[in-house]
Amino acid sequence: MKLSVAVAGKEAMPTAFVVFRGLEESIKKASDLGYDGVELALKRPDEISPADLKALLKKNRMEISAISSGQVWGARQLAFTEADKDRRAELRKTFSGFIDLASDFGQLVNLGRTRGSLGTEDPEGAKGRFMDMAHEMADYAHKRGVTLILEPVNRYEIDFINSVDEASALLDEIDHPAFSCMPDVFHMNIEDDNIGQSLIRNKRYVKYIHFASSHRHAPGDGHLNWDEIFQALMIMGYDGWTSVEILPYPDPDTAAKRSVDFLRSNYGSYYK
Ligand code: LER
Ligand code: MN
Repeated sequence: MKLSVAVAGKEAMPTAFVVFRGLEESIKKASDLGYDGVELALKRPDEISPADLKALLKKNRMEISAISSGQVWGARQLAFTEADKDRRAELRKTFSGFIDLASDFGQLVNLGRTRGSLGTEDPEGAKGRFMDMAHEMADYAHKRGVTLILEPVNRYEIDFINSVDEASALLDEIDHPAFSCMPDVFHMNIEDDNIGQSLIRNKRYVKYIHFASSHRHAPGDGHLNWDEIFQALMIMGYDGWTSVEILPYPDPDTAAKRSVDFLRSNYGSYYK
């Protein structure tokens, strides 16, 4: 079992779902609490130099689980469905920079809201632009040993790929070895028929997972059936990262500690 927690740089958007901000402090805190790694939610690939990141990880005996791209949408509304040529170029530059960084750290780049929406005006055009960018970025990632992980996100945030079944259908269509899926149980609680069964059914694409409670607090709070989730992952033989992506409630330290303690003692018992 490899546990990480999502963290961001100091300049992260207030809406970023991270417990800690400031990469140096975040990596140290996560290590002290007993996480194996951190997921970096970045706005830009140059927020930290690869040399500084390498040194920080070594000092704290930590790994990067994945680079997450949600703030590219959150901060600049750049998306794979974008029609404007200059903004597509800006997205391409940012996203390929994440892939470069991930080729040294974690080998995974998340694609959540940065895939963009289909909208109602020209959904087919938007889907076509998504597919073009998806193939271009996947080719770039594949050459660098990186996998792009598509995150189903609930309907209140996006209109394109809400459930894990929909993600698998799109991944069948994309049909690229550098594209996989990363379910988030917070979104699955809204969109999927049954979290455990959906995970098992879509096992072929599941390469990474986000954990949060039903109200995005620490896993173990809220009303998700955690035993069903742990059991499904065990049945699948899941051996990827589990990343805690939550709100810093009631405060960052308590949220991060409560999560790791709950997961080590409950999820951990499935992996003995
Ligand atoms: C990001 O991982 C996520 O889960 C989304 O809800 C962000 O919009
Ligand atoms: Mn998520």
